[in-house]
Amino acid sequence: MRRVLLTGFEPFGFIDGNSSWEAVKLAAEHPIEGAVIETVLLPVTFSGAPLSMEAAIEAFDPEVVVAVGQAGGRAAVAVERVAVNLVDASMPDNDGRQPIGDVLVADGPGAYFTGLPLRSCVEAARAAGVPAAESMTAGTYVCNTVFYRLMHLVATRRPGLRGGFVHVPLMPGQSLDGAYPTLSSELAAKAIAAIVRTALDGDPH
Ligand code: PCA
Repeated sequence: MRRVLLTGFEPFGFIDGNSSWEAVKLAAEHPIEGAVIETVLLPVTFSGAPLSMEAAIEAFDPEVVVAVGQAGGRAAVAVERVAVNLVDASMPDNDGRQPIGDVLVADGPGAYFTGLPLRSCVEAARAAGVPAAESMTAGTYVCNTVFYRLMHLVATRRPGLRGGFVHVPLMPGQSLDGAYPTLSSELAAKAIAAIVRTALDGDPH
């Protein structure tokens, strides 16, 4: 069986729950022929999140990793193109740490591109009936940290691993005043499953 790892995040900031974890849990229930899916919940901390992700990769030895995060304000599932070697936190993480303008990996390149076949992933999510788009930035908070450290791991130690990052909108109930767009966890999960199938099938880009 081919192995796929999905990661999602715990809640952070002022919003209850985290749509990424709800979507990841549901995505893992989608049947993907010939593949077994493992999920791991990451803390929203600059120190803990990349370590938990790396430990899960060591333990599970997946062929594909799709890391998923919540992005308040987005209306579509966003397949991220680029991870930057920067952390610039607009609010404290769940450890109370707020690094400003720090480099993530001292000797690492300024940026990495996703290892996912970006356009095919977006098309596959749309074909499954879910609004999806390419995104040029995963921000400079914990999600970008996980994305960059994932791509750094691929570049330095795991050349066979295909990985990338996907942001999902808030889910209904997380924006009861209607200030932000929402997407149901079922639809977000459908998009993630479509992205996993595409990553298992396709060539990069
Ligand atoms: N979203 C945050 C961190 C955790 C999450 O789900 C981000 O976009 O950085």
